[in-house]
Amino acid sequence: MVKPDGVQRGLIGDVVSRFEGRGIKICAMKMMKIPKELAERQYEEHKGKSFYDSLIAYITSGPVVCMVLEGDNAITVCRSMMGETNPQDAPMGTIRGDFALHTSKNVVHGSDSAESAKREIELFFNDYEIQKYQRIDEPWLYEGKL
Ligand code: IDP
Ligand code: MG
Repeated sequence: MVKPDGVQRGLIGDVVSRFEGRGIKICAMKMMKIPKELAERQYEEHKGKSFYDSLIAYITSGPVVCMVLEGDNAITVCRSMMGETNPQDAPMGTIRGDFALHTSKNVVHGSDSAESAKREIELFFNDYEIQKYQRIDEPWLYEGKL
């Protein structure tokens, strides 16, 4: 997800382009303003933490772009492309390392496990919004497919 700061700062294209260029497939994509109730479900693991209220305010503060991404080891690959939660720890070349300064404005969200990906995809997308298709470059991305 490109968070509200990423959208406001004109970073949608750059973020999407990084994943696309890497070979990660975009299976779904939409812009929305997250209703508070949905934000609370997205971030239920953080309920009770000191930053929870400001996190809900941040993620509902403007439009976001949600995506379903697919690829070999996609969760680990995408999380490493995002960089650490605190952008000050994120190396240059990562999204947060290149575009952010503070944890509370860190440009992107990404599921951190297969379980959270499944849960979040079900929260944000209907089945008919998620596309199964082959990219024409898959034989040139994946071992043993030529
Ligand atoms: P992640 O986004 O890298 O998975 P999480 O620990 O799951 O990081 O935290 C979710 C989001 O909550 C972060 O991306 C960030 O926007 C916000 N957040 C986490 N820790 C803090 C904090 O200490 N202060 C302010 N915001 C925080
Ligand atoms: Mg997280």
